[in-house]
Amino acid sequence: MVVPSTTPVVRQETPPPSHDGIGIPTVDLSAPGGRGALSRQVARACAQHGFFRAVNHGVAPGPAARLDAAARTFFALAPHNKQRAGPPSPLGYGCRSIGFNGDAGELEYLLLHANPAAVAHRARSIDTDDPSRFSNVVNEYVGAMRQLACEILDLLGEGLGLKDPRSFSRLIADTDSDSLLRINHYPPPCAIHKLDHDSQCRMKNSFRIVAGNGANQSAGARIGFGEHSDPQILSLLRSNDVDGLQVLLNSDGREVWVQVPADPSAFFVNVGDLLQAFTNGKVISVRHRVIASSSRARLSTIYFAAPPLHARILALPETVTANSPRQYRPFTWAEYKKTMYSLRLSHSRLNLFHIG
Ligand code: GA4
Repeated sequence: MVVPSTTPVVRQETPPPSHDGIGIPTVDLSAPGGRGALSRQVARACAQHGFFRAVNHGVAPGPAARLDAAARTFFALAPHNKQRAGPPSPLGYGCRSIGFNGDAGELEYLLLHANPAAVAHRARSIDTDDPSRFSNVVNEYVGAMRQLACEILDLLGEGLGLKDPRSFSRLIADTDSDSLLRINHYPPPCAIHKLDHDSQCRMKNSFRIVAGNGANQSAGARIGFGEHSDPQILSLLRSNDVDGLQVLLNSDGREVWVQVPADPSAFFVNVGDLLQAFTNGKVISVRHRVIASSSRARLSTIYFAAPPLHARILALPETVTANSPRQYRPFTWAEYKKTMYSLRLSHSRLNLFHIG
């Protein structure tokens, strides 16, 4: 007699605990428990850690595969061809240098405005053979990211019990939204000298990690992208199968750096500074970094969902109570950007807007 299998279908493997014993919070966006349970899970992850891994997200794999292929083609070009799309001002092609105040990491990147007109303009120096090919691939990916970010923000709005749960998604869906797309390429150590001509001497002493703070860093670990929080509303990160991302998570009132095992099929969701301000600190902007310790190249793509420049950032009324008074003075995204570009990467810039 054949006994029908009653083994339940396992939707997603439980992530392994990190070296510090903390598992990466994971939210299954297709979980059968209903929207209420899902929205509470999203709100809990954003409040506790400001970070989670989104699985079964429903985003088709095609746009990501096409974007990765276009990125690989670009990063494989000779340095002088890539430099046609740089230096980053702040957008464009960048190599090692991050921002305007002396930060650096062992990576090269493309930083693009997510607006189609800006993409079309930038594509002329990125894919000189066929700029529209590159812009089509970017626009397709950005469209998918905007949709996923809106969905997650709506769930968060519901989970927080906001009167208007769409308050956040409306800002990033606005045609004037100032969202960005970043593609980071962390070459393996053996290829790092190919990035530019004078890199050998700069490589000697730079970016070595002297002392580790958790997350078991090996002596040869190099800083790919230094510690920071993302300034925008929400970031969606996807990478290939090479590790490197670490997040600063709270465990029993203690902050620990936790390694995030790479998962190319997932999106890693980061709460940004603006979301912390909008929620009066109910959700927290997560600090994270990339440590380049693999012998293989890491490729990651991050969509930074931002409001329009003129958007006024002020805690939503339902997040301000007698027990939880307003934490930040009102500001515009344009004002916040001006401040962030005047500071180093690791600066806790939102504190400058703290009241009292
Ligand atoms: C961090 C998050 C995004 O990568 C980014 C970065 C930006 C840049 O590379 O131009 C900044 C950094 C980021 C915050 C402080 C400033 C600006 C580099 C830097 C030192 C694109 C962003 O929006 O802010």
